[in-house]
Amino acid sequence: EISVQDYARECADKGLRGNYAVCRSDFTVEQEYDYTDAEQEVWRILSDRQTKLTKRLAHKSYLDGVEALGLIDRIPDFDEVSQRLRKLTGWELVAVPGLIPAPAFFDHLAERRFPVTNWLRKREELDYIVEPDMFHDFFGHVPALTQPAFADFMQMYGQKAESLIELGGDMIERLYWYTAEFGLMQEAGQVKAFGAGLMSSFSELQFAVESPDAHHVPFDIETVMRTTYEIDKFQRAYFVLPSFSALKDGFEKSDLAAIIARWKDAPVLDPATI
Ligand code: HBI
Ligand code: FE
Repeated sequence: EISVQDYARECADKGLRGNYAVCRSDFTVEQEYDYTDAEQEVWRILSDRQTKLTKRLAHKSYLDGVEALGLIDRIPDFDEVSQRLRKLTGWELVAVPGLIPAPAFFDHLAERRFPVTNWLRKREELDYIVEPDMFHDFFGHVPALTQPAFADFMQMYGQKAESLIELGGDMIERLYWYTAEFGLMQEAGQVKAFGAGLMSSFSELQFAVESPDAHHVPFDIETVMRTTYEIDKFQRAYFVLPSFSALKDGFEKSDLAAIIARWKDAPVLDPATI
């Protein structure tokens, strides 16, 4: 596993923005709640415009989560939110400087700790940022952690992913990408947004759910694990989960190690043509 020092150097080389110099060995930092008025304003703009969309386009599990968390009209104080979350589902938030290595990320999930970036995008980046920032991590991921079924699923994901990453890291990451980040889910005969990457994106949330050009594909765990993705464009396929329990069952009942073994040397699938 990579050391904090080596990871810090890699991130600096890639031009990533987080300050990894002050990380603990599990890649956490203090949140340090000292945001400027300008940052509070950016949060409010993002949160206001996104909330208008999520009301219409987000799956109930997310909206119920927003309700349970209470207002998110200012930059969240992670300790305050953790107190609430602990009571609801036993989860807590930890602050991180940005992307962290996958094994460390999975380890936090396995312990019911959700890593949230402690800095926010700038005013010029409302529509897109390539790295996860606090708006993506918090607004996208945290509401659903108040829901017991999702809370359990994320912990199970962390536990399983830790042991599978050696076998096939790419396949495990695709599963996360196409469900937790960009998954859609059926609700009363309609397709709704489920993934955090969608919840935190103004344009892709609308595209994925409403555009006739969005390519909706029924969820199938093996197909998901074989399908590539690009992080900096709209997704060329969105997998539609029939229900939350279909995701959990798919995960619990599939032999993920066997799936990895079966497909890891096979050609990958192109999302545009599945
Ligand atoms: N780090 N902060 C942060 N947030 C993520 O979503 C994240 C990460 N590191 C690794 C990672 N995701 C990927 O490996 C996912 O596939 C899990
Ligand atoms: Fe994310």
